[in-house]
Amino acid sequence: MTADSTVSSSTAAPGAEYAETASAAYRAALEVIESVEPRVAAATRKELADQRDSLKLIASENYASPAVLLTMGTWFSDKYAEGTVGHRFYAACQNVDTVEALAAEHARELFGAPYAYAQPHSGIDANLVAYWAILATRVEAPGLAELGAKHVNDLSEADWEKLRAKLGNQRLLGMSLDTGGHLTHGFRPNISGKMFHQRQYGTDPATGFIDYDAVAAAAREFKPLVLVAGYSAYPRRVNFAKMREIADEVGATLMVDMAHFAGLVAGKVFTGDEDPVPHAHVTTTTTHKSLRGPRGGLVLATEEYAPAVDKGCPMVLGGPLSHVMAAKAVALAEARRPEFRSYAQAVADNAQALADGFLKRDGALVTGGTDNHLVLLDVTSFGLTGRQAESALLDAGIVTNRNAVPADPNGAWYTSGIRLGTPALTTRGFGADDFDRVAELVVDVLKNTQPQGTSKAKYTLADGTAERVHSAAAELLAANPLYPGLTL
Ligand code: DSN
Repeated sequence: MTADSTVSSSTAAPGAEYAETASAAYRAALEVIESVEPRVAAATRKELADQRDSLKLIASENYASPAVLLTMGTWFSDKYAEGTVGHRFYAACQNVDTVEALAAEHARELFGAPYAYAQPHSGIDANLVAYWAILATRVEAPGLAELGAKHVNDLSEADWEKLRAKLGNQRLLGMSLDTGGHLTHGFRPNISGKMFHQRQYGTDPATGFIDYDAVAAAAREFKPLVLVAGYSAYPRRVNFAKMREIADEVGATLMVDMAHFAGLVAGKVFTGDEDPVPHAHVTTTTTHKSLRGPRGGLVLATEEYAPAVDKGCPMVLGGPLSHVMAAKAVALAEARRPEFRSYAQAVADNAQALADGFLKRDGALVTGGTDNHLVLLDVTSFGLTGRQAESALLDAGIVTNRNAVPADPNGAWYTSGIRLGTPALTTRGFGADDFDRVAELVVDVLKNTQPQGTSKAKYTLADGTAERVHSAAAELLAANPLYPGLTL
């Protein structure tokens, strides 16, 4: 951390206090792995070295604590536990019950949710559980009641076919991919766009911000069963109270996917109308992005939707990953500590510093800035596609990902943007001044990158650029070490 950084030591990532013990644990584990497949041990060591040596700006990545990571390498991985806490289809699940119940309890307390479900293996699984819980609650249950049946197995084949047709003919309205929505929000190539009759809302072409009147008009016209809010590449906050008003007006269920910004909700940076949990009927998230936990998913729900969400397995999911649920419990316990609030605030402050760093160097940002954890840099002002910019930055040790901008002329593969997020480097201790320097380095690379002819992928990086930026980045990285005190 630099001396004049705005990040106080209270934002430091958990782990330094037990680094010596964690080092011994990792050394022992790698020795054991090495005795069976040395190439895996070598790749594992190299992964840590590579992560330590690069400026990780991927907005959806972070660095989980050694406690979280170590929790995943246990015998919980060997256990089947289909069903739910206290109601399993397998015997001897008492310890899985303990960790799953703890994960759910921490999630309920952290987010103020009536109910939490810790089994989804990923974000898409969490969204599928949510969608099918909404369909089960709003279509299947009333359909069964109308037919005087208690269970789908009690229906005749003809009645079941009618009910299945109804389940498959419902409407979903979500944010379009090019304006920052996620592919699980009704994108046709994804299952969400196939199982629902879908329509998408976008952003105001003039400002790049969500236009709530336009969302309301689309909802009135389309009358969706599900209104999805949330994003993976929108650099602004969302007013979830307004989204709920729109959903209520048209009789839709509001589902919020907070996968990207769950850490800012947990850390109380997003409160009131910007906190989705009190407003949504169902809220989904991943646990590994700004929340800084293990790779996995989580669903929060109101009492009305809880019974259907609780049937996520066997409805949608296979056997839960009990070792990951245990790690979710550890990560959520960390997120309930006061230090996590300082971390979350630093993530948002650092994104502001990164945006300001681009704007003062003539970088063009979608929406003109940020008020969450990410910025979307339109690289066409440098004469580049997103693909060229992403590759050139990687040559200089800066890890970003290309991303579409609204109405992207280069499509979703080449794109015109670069998405950059602050959660990971903030975990390393980067402060506002460090992020200003990061913006300077990114601009240095992009200004020194030339497209080759008409290719959307090929480029030339001016001699010396990669070396210059690498060595400047190395200074920043050395001042903010990843997993300080951890030696293999
Ligand atoms: N891959 C995640 C992201 O980068 O936003 C979402 O699926």
